[in-house]
Amino acid sequence: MTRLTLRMDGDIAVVTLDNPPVNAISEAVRKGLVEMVDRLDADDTVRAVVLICAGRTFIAGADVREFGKTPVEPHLPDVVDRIEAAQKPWVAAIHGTALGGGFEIAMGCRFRVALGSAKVGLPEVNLGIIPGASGTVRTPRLAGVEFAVDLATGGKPVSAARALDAGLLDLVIGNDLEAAAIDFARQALDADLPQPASQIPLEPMPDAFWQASRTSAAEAGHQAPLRALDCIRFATEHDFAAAMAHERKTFLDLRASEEAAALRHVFFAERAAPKPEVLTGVEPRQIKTVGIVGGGTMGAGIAAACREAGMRIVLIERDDEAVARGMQNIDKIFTGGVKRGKLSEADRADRMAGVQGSTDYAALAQADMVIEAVFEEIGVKRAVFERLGHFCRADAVLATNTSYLDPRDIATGLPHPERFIGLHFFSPAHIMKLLEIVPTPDTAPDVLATGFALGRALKKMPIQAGICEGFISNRILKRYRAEAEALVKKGVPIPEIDAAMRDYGFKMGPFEAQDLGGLDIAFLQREGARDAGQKVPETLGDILMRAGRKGQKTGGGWYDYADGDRTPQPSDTTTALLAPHVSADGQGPSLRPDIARHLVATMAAEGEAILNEGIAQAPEDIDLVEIHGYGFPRWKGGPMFASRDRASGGAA
Ligand code: 3H9
Repeated sequence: MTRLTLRMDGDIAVVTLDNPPVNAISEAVRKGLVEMVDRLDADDTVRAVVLICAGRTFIAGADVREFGKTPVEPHLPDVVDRIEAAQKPWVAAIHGTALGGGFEIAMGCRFRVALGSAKVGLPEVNLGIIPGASGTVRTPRLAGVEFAVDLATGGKPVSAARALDAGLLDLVIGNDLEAAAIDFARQALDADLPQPASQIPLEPMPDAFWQASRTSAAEAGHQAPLRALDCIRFATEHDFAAAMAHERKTFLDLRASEEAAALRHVFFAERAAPKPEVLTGVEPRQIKTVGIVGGGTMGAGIAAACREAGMRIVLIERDDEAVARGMQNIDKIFTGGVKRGKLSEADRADRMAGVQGSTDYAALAQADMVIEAVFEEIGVKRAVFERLGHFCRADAVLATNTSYLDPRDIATGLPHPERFIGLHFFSPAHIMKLLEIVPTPDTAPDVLATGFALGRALKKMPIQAGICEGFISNRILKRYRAEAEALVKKGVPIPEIDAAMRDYGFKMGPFEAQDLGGLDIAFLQREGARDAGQKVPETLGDILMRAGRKGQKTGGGWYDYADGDRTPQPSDTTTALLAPHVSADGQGPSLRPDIARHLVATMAAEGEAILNEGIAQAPEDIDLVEIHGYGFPRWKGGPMFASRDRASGGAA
């Protein structure tokens, strides 16, 4: 229930907006604000107005849930204009975040004051739209064109200190926002009022500035940043009213776009995924100390991520040398943070002081959770869990980090199997956001909830996956690669396939990506299955592997690489090796958009199968796996969203 309440502090009216959870501007809020301006304008006892919000934040923007519907009056730009035209000056008192339409309302106020911890910004481009209530028109007038371009095209909020510096805020306050804002309003009335933002003149910028800004706005890969830039440029070259009309038209155009629909889909999916409904009311176990078994790339990455979240780490390796190497691997990650200016030397030392290395599993007695991150081999993993079963507390959560193995096989014979769970981290684990959480039939609900709580604490995107080969992520990857190979067999050139996926929005195509990561990992896995008696058909990748072509690390894979150069060059050797398997009649799609559509539909078809088997809980989860694990372009919404109107299974 939306509430706009009014109280008087002498001659200052204090309007408090309370629209949980984030004070988004719904139709009711817009109406309420206009009515409030009218009411306070008509009240002779009021000399100024403080607009403040209840709850955790100032207004977080327009209500994104209304964006799929027809716009309803009063429209936000008119609300902002009405606040600016009020006869009594309004003061926005900001805590938390003033974002998008929230910040546009603040810019309609004659003054803006904020807590030091507050942030302000125009993140609309992240939703595939542009600021639509004067953000591209008032921001450059208040903060200058360059700052406005950064804010509106980059979509990243800035700190109160930076906003103050730029002229977007009038005062930054230590604490007691309401009292300070009232004081500020009272003092401001004693001086001449500044002109409203809409009346501040704007100077045109040179062409070179717009060209450079265009180049960086284009990097996002979708149209919203470029359109935001266009609106700011338009605002510098036209009067306020014309600029507002241009902004509104652009906003409405983008609001109805496929990209905006996709980005809204991702926005809500990302908020829903970390807190699955089935776990409502289930208390996770407390995790303060995490044991990590295995200090290689994966173990070190997981350790660094957990340490970053404030957990203490016990790192177990098989001998002193391996412990030292593992500690070094973790230290290297924090040292990297120091080099990039993200951590101080003292931070690094503090992080490392919370990591204890040992060869003795008894050191794990203190751990609330242990994550095994050893070699992906069933015998090795089983041996680790045998020892964990012996040395760990009965209530300690025991997790295996595996990408392919069946967690049930790993946990065979483990005492208290209800505390066991699979966690599939992606490498490098301190950076990659995706975390697949794989419960077994024995896993207790609070252990599953602990997996999700860990994901949230590590700022990852936790997604539940059922047990099958490769879970959600690698199963779709395998099908995607197989279909890309099928296209090669139909005569579609390898560089065309990669270019098609890059044009679609991926950073890399499927073959370039394999060359970067190495063809050997998937090959060894296929060979392992063959050795175990499974029928695994020979792939084109196998042919390259048998010819010693592992990818960039051997100077060639699907492509050739000149010494020290990572640029893929079409390879005559690969063409010759694969020639006997490539059909000459050119049956595959020839246009890049068709190639991309075909491969995305293939991913979606596998996703559909995964859903039908209950391996994924929802299509949104599959989309998030592809976006956060494999670089699927956010503005396409993920394979399930992108293929939602096509017949399932139709890799057409
Ligand atoms: C805009 O303003 C356009 C204008 O320029 C022009 C208009 C004409 N609407 O993120 P959280 C929900 S475009 C509706 O977990 P946090 C969210 O779904 C908008 N709902 O919290 C979640 O719901 P649930 C520009 C919203 O504390 C709950 O609130 N603004 C909106 O980690 C909590 O969200 C933005 O893009 C919304 N605008 O972070 C800001 N925002 O509990 C988007 C959130 O059911 N929002 N919800 O899952 C954010 O960045 C973060 O939510 C915020 C809080 C930083 C505010």
